[in-house]
Amino acid sequence: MRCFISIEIESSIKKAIGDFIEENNLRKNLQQIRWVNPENLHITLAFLGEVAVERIPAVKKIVAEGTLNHHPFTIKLEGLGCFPDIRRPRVVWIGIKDEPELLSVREDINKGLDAAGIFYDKKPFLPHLTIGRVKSPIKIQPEFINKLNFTASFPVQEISLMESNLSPKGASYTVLFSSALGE
Ligand code: 2AM
Repeated sequence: MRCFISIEIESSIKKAIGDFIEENNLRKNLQQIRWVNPENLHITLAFLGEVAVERIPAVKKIVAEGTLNHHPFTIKLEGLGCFPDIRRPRVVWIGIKDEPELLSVREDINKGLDAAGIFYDKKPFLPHLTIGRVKSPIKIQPEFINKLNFTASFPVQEISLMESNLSPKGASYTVLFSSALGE
């Protein structure tokens, strides 16, 4: 099963991001970008890739143990940017303001994955919310991106283990397990 660990986004925020894309005419202005279907928006903490079905219970336990000692926190979304950078955009994201609890819960889950020998993508973690992926080469003017701004905040109460199913129609995601942050 193709899996990742993520923070799910409140439906009101998903809708606000969908509206933001429409209101700024981004589909028309940036046609080379495939905008993420609002219902698929999420914040990835760790991408695991293929996990054998028999290892899923162990991953659930790691997610539960990793979240236990962390308090609920607030995600503040602010500003837009691109990976790897604006001159060679591949991904368009909304930024996340520094949030120590987000980093420490991620670190604890990763420690659990390391201890159990479960693979995850070890690229440096830059907290972000992907809203679009470049499908064909595009030049984006920095002024265009810089003048767009999306801000919102929402409380995070749980961390989820997700399954990703890829198909020619795009990805679809299913929650396999969610673990509440401690009080
Ligand atoms: P993202 O966090 O930038 O959106 C499911 O595929 C999720 O895992 C996607 O949201 C994706 O990117 C994230 N992800 C992180 N590393 C990945 C990788 N090496 N391959 C596919 N998805 C990855």
